[in-house]
Amino acid sequence: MTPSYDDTQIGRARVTDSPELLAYYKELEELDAGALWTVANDIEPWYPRPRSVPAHWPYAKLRPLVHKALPMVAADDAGRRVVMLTNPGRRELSAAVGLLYTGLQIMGPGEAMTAHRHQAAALRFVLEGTGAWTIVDGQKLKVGPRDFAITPNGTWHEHGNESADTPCIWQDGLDIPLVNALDAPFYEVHPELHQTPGEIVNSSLLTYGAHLLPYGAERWTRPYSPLFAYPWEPTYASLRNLARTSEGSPYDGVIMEYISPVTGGSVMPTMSAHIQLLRQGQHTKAHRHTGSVIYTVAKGSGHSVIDGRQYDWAEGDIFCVPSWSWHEHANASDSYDAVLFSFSDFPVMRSLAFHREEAFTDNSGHQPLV
Ligand code: 1HN
Repeated sequence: MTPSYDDTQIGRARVTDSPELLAYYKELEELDAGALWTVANDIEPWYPRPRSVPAHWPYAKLRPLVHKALPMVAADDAGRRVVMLTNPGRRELSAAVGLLYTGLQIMGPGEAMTAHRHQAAALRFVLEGTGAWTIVDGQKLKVGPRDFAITPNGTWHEHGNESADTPCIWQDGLDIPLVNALDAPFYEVHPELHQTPGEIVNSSLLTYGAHLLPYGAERWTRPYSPLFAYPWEPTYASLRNLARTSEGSPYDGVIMEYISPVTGGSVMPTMSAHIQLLRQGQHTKAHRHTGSVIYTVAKGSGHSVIDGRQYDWAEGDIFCVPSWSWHEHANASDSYDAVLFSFSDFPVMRSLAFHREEAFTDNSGHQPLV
């Protein structure tokens, strides 16, 4: 059956205003009540109509402005020194797309911040600098360019940069707008301001990164991955090897999910992260799905077509795909692969049974440009 999007048909609200009805609506309003049929078609649209719009933040333009904040505000005075990326349709929520937040955090040489924890979950994708560290629930992680790390909800965290001379910039991704939409935020400053880190750096990688799980009573039972850091080198090697042996997805190229080694599922209950490789000259077909995605160009250059508009991207650029928006990706190079890091609210969509996906079938799978 071809769906009909005609709001005048039977089964849709189609009441015509009259002076009596308008007076009636006023009476209801005075009691903080209302007639459902005046809003029914808006609150139950035929398909997702996100307020978020596709957006693209070029790193070449953002980077100088991120650096500009470094001498102007002390990191600990600011809480965190972050330039956030706000979707034009979601400014009031500080969301980059849907109910996801993202920003670029810069830390100066030798800088260190105090510890806090909150209900919101966070993830990091490092863009530049080699001195960044973070302590997550007493575990020190050192992260470099293109490394991925998580700060699950409720974990104590503090960060710094141990480089003597180079700032570092990483991208933060948080589910803050989701937590706030659900009226569930909590925030705490560490009673001693700092944690005492264990001696082993990237301890979770030693324990959980060798395809072994503690057995019996020691088994990890928290709802997030026990692995806190996912270094770039093995990630890229794994992706490249899969590209050698597998065709990949027509819509995403060769794509892999960062997983919890305990569940094989997403790293955290609210956010998932993926890494995808577009082969030399590859141009994927378009599809759309529920769920919002924020992409970061880890490597290479190319473009994505989102709802019929082309966005050209280069390394470090960030762009977003709102829920149910058509999207396809293209690698501009005939000699090098391109790699996109992304994070999304897919775990929320799946656990609430909201996941839907559709292929673009016209025009050999490619959207006409508008
Ligand atoms: C936060 O705690 C961090 O700890 C970064 O680095 C960005 C954005 C909103 C709320 C909390 C951090 C954040 C944040």
